Amino acid sequence: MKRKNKWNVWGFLLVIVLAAFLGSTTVYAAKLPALKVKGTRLVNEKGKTVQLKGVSTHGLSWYPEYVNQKAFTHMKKKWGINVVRLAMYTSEYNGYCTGDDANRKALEKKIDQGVTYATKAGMYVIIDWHILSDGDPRLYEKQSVKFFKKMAAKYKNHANVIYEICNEPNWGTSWEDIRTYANKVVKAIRSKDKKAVILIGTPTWSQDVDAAAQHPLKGYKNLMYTLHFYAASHGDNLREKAQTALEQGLPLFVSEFGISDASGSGGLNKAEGAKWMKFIKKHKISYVGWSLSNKDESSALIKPSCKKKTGWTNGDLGDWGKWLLKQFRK
Ligand code: IDC
Repeated sequence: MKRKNKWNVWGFLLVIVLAAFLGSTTVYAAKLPALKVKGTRLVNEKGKTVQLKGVSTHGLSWYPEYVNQKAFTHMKKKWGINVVRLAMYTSEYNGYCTGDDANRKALEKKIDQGVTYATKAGMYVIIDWHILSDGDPRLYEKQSVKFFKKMAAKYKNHANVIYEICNEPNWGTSWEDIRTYANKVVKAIRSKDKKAVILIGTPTWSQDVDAAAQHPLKGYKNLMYTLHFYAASHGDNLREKAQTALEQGLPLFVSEFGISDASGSGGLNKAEGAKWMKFIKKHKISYVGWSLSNKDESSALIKPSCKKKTGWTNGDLGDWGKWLLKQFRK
């Protein structure tokens, strides 16, 4: 009798430990369905269209404080978003490739926290290799291959993790050159994770989706191509490119946009923004607004005077933040 009781206690403890372990890892991740690409759209396991909507952080080295559990849960519950983009600059301001090893470690830790917070909040999360002033993604190709292999091995069981392999190629880098880079990075990710959705940047700050549509990558599933716009700079011309790309069957993802000008400042163009939202909603394109910060610029969602890192009220948001929240709720 005595012996039996002892085993019951051990068994009970084992169950508690196992439950705690599962609770801290897989159970949360299992809540969100894995997404797939079908035609030009994202779909869930049943083939139903899924439109992700959410926000991008500013650079993770610039504004790391906004990556916190309360903020992510707040945005999910109060703003109604279902995706957060973690923008990790590769070059500017303690970028992953320009900073030292300690900086790289800190950035990887921030990403890990971001993935955990998004997962616990029940959201998808984009790991963004944010090239910008380093306009040709081949410049840091080796680092990128290594980084994404590591990320894919780490998060292969997180169905909610999406990889964005080059924010905005520029410097006149051609689609063929981006395609060469993308083939290597996609191969590296696929060596660890066969299914995750991967977003690929396009020429001219992710605007020339029509060029990508002429010659998309072959032999891989679940790839999408990014279209970025800032409504005070980009209108009909860019929408026509997007329309052309869609007609050719290219899956598009708006992983960054704003209604300021392309510098991230200046007046907002809400009328053009409304035209873009109409287009995005018509084609069920996923969209992510730039940026979750209180920087003194019109593309920041939070007012410069607001120091809160979560729990924002409408009055804490700038004009763009208020406008974007309305779009999420429509
Ligand atoms: C801007 C930030 C600004 C920062 C600048 C340089 O808003 O605070 O000083 O980058 O790093 C993009 C880029 C995105 C830009 C944004 C606005 O992906 O990094 O952020 N933008 O210029 N493409 C078009 C516009």
